[in-house]
Amino acid sequence: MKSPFEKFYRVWTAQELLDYAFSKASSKTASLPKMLPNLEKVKRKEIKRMENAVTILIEKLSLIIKSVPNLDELPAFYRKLSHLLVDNDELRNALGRINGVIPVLKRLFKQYRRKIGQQINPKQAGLSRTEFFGRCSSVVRQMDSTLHFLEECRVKLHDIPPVDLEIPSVVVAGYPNVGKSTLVGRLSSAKPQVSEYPFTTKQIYLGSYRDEYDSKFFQVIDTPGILDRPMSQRNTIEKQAILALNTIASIILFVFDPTPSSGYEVSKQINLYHEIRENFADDFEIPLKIVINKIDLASDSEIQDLLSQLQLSESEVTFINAKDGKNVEDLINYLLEFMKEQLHP
Ligand SMILES: Nc1nc2c(ncn2[C@@H]2O[C@H](COP(=O)(O)OP(=O)(O)OP(=O)(O)O)[C@@H](O)[C@H]2O)c(=O)[nH]1
Ligand SMILES: [Mg+2]
Repeated sequence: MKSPFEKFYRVWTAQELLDYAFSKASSKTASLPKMLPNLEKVKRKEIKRMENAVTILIEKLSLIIKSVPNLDELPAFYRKLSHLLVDNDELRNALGRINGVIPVLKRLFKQYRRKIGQQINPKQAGLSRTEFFGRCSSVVRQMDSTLHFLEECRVKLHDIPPVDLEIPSVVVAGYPNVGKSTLVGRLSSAKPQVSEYPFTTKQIYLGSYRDEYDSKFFQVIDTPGILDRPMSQRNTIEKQAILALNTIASIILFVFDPTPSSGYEVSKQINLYHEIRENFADDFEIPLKIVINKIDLASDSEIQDLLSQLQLSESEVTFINAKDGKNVEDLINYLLEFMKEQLHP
């Protein structure tokens, strides 16, 4: 499975497009019969140069349009993530503006081909071709901000991971700094960035779990931390985590840090847990497993305090130390059992 944005290639600036098109324009010359009068030779040569330039410009602009997938046909995960990162309407409009330039360039070419055809001296033909290049330049330059915008979109969309929507996804979620990425690194092939600072993970990150036969069993999705606050106040980073929960989770691992080490109060983590439980697990019937991390640091009273606030017993949650891997094997076995039941209920 590949990300649909994989073929969204680097978008050139107006200047780069023009430099390339005009320098290439002279490299392919028209093949001319020897007996042709000089004026006719010059005219044909200049028309060929114009044709080369306009063909290259149109090819390059068309390539941008073709390299962006049809947003309306994308699976919800990709479509919504793209909208979150770049605004799909603005992206569509920008592509529409690029598309609108193509007939303008074609018309200009026809106009100048006619003009050169009517010229009666070679110098004039050369001047007309220069004028044509000038007109093309100003049309393409008007697109410069649109081209810059498209390049910004490409940079943002390029990192969307190639989530395989055909296999189950374990989405790891929770407050910032609780050890989600450390756990994802243990559960899967992913090597996500881990640090003691919150919001280290800024986008959805993907790893896959493979059994000993190296067949892909399930994928593990690392998400950015989410804060306990109204949805309208959440930023794009947090919203990506919500989107993963909303669109691709087969099962949610909600990670708690019962210690003060994450820098966030347990009560806030519990509020977030209830929100996710109600909005995703309950409403969409997505199973949710509570994982209590950092048991190497946690005191008994911190753990008991968390369990009593959750009104759960020890047997209903999984305790791990993601840093050293303690009990992670049990969690993997739990997930494998879960996947088997999902595949062969
Ligand atoms: N002692 C201890 N430290 C841990 C454990 N798990 C993670 N950490 C540490 O906690 C810090 C945060 O870990 P991350 O895995 O980056 O946390 P995260 O939830 O992905 O954080 P964000 O991406 O910022 O939301 C790092 O310094 C980890 O080394 C654990 O089980 N025990
Ligand atoms: Mg992280």
